[in-house]
Amino acid sequence: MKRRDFIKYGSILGAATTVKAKGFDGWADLTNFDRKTVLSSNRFGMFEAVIQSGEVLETKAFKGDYFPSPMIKAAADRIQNQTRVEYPMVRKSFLKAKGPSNNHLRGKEEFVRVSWDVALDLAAKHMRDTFDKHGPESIYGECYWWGGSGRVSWGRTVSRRMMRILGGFVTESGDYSTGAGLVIMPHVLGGSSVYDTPTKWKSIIENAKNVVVWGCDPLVTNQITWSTPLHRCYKDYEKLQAAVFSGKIKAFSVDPRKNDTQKFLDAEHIAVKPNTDVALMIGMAHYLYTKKLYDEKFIRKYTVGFNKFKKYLLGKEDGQEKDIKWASKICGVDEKTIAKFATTLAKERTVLLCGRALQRQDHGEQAHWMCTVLAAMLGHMGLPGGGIEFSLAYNSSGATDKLAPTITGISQSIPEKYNKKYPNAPWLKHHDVVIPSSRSIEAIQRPGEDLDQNGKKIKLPHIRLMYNASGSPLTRHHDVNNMIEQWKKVDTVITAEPYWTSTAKMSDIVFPVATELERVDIDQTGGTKEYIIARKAHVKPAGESQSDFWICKELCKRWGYEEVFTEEKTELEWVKYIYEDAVQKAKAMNLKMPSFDKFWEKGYVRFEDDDKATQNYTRYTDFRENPYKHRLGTPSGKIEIYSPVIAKFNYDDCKGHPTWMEPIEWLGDKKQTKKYPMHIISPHSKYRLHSQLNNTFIRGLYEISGREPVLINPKEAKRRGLKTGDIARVFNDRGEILAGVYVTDAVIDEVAVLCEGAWYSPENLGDKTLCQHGNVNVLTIDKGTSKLAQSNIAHTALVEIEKFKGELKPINAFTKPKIVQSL
Ligand SMILES: Nc1nc2c(c(=O)[nH]1)N[C@H]1C(S)=C(S)[C@@H](COP(=O)(O)OP(=O)(O)OC[C@H]3O[C@@H](n4cnc5c(=O)[nH]c(N)nc54)[C@H](O)[C@@H]3O)O[C@H]1N2
Ligand SMILES: Nc1nc2c(c(=O)[nH]1)N[C@H]1C(S)=C(S)[C@@H](COP(=O)(O)OP(=O)(O)OC[C@H]3O[C@@H](n4cnc5c(=O)[nH]c(N)nc54)[C@H](O)[C@@H]3O)O[C@H]1N2
Ligand SMILES: [Mo]
Repeated sequence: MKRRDFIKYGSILGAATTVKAKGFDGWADLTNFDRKTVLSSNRFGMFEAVIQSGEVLETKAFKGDYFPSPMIKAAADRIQNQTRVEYPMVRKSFLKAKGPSNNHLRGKEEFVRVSWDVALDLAAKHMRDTFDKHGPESIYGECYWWGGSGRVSWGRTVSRRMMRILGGFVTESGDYSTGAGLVIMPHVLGGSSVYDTPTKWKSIIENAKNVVVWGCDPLVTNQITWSTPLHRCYKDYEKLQAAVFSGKIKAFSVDPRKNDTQKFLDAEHIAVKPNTDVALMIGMAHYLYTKKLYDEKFIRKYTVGFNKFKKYLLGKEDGQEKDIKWASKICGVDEKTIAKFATTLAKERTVLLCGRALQRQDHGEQAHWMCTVLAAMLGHMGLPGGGIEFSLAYNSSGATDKLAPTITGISQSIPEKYNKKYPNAPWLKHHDVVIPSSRSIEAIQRPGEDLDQNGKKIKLPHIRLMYNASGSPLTRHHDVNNMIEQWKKVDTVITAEPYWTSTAKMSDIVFPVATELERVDIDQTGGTKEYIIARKAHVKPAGESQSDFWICKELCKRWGYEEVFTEEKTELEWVKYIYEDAVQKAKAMNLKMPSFDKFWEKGYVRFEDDDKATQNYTRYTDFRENPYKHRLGTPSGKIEIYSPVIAKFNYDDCKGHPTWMEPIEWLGDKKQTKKYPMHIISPHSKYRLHSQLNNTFIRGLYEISGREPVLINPKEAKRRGLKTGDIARVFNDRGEILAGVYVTDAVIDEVAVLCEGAWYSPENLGDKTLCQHGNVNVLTIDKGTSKLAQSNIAHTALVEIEKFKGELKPINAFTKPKIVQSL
């Protein structure tokens, strides 16, 4: 073990790494001469990093963090990491041909180390040529969300800005997170809902009697944010726990497994079969209606379409009454439990906290729609602490507001002033092509064909070049083996990455990217805006890596538009500009902020509570007060239990009211379960952010037999002769992976839980071979939720699991590809 690893392990395990005699400080003065402690932040939190001789030795929680995530401990390992891409690289055949060649060799062939100029010239030329010949539909530039962060050099923003300057690209509507919710909710509640400012925890804790976490695990998912988390909401979770333990609040968790939040609150577990929540909710609605437990007045005053839905409930539409007996058969929760659950929720003030996994499944639109109908029938919407929330499990929301300016960031759009200066610029002649998030591989598969979405037909673009930054398609996207096949049809794949991920290895040109501690930026804590944080370049970038800002600037320079990209500012000048802009905003709020130099020196500015803000805000109170004055954004201005707009689309997979529809794969289909008897769900891991940190020492703290854990219950384990620690093969027709077995009562029968994001490690990259490490997306289905939203169905898939008896091959996910120094 290297010295720095020893220090790192020592400190995280709380072990003493040195033994000190009193009054003798050893060699401290000699060895520590250039040791410094600096402040910075990333998506896991604010932290102090101890740096010596240009290396990060360890990271410590920032004292202002309310509940620091252990994940910040990985900051050092993220920088000095054996998987770093250190130099610009080009795949051998591509370099030889100076362009697309032997696509089928991606992932197999050597990379050649080249200079920045060679890599940038090649990329700039192929982007320009492809665009000029085929237009924006040929450039896939989704550049997903989660890699890097900051307001100046976040890969997603600057890459998209660069591709706008190129002339436009294929981008996404919605996202992988909430894609189905984002499309259905405007029809139902008149706004996105999933990104609305939620009810405050204070209001819930003081007023709610029942708190239901429904497919929702805030204790895990609030560890991170899209900016810097401060984890303020964990203080509220403690209060919620106290209220539950003292009997003031009853907590429920509806989930196929006992998740961390369920355990923390000791919540009553409603053990639902995966993807059957809609049937459970419809059964509850039937029970509330027939037992006259629902709030008829609320339904009459604030909703439209209940009568049509009622016909469906009572079986007048299809001959099937949707009573609790019917529901129980589908969702696996017994009738008595459903009846009691529905009655309890109706009798006292209830808030439903819905997670996103509910809609990341086949017909995912129905879950959010039906949750809303259920909440309307309970009638607590707009009453203090009651109703329904879709965004409390994320971004530290619901905590006390601070009186602080919101900082801006570099924009993805091109400043107006350059339109005059460059009247023939490509961006003036073209528009971006928009497809639903997660439909990119489908586009490559059937270019030019139509895709239904939300009442429109979208012509799928013909993608010929991909620019990846801040995202990792080979762990993010579903049905990896199909993706790899489709990917061969793409002429050029360019990836900007700090690490040799499977995506980087499957590329033609790889740009090494500097991570947060290696470049300058500015950020603000998410949710409450308590801190603005200075991010300095505290260590030298690994190898020749550069920031995403620099890479994009250099590409634009080669097209003659450098100044359009930079607006003639360096990264540090952008940081200053953003800070000064915040100072002006603060002034208008009667707040004084320190000068930039003072801020940069200290590392942060802190803001106090906003005394004037409604710290016990509840959503929809004004709508409840006066639904005519405060109409919702739906066509009727009310909650749409029946949507004439959706009904008119005439879709077979999304009707005019919430409907139970069998998912493409599920436990209720006995023909399917004969072959693949387990439903696999892939929640977000508490040990990482998607695939990020899987290449750090943290992996060693949770992996089982060197693989991603797969959780199954003792009954299923026994049936297969499996025990904790075994290596299992998890498979279906789409592919196969190995995983480390963990046997636990926390998971219900016929369900396997395997978190998304384990690095992809097939025996042969580029072929359909066994993933040795446990990337769940080898097993998932690449299909849209329905013709309405066309979002992804990550949580819908059947598999079988068996003890692995074959020969184990090395896990090569964390080793570099073959690299040669010249052609
Ligand atoms: N089966 C299954 N699949 C899922 C989900 C699920 O629940 N189940 N969830 C889905 C959801 S909600 C989401 S949001 C997506 C997440 O999908 P992604 O956003 O693609 O996930 P990450 O693995 O975080 O990818 C970020 C990548 O950026 C790289 N990176 C880090 N820093 C930088 C930087 O400074 N610059 C650049 N250029 N790159 C950087 C990281 O190394 C990493 O490879 O996954 C989706 N996939
Ligand atoms: N630590 C950490 N936090 C994260 C992320 C991360 O990667 N790591 N990712 C962030 C991102 S991008 C997003 S989008 C959010 C994701 O937030 P969510 O989508 O809410 O999170 P998931 O972990 O996918 O699922 C939440 C719960 O739903 C359960 N579940 C799965 N299928 C079903 C079902 O059919 N019915 C019911 N009732 N429950 C089901 C899971 O067991 C889990 O307990 O998290 C964010 N926060
Ligand atoms: Mo997400």
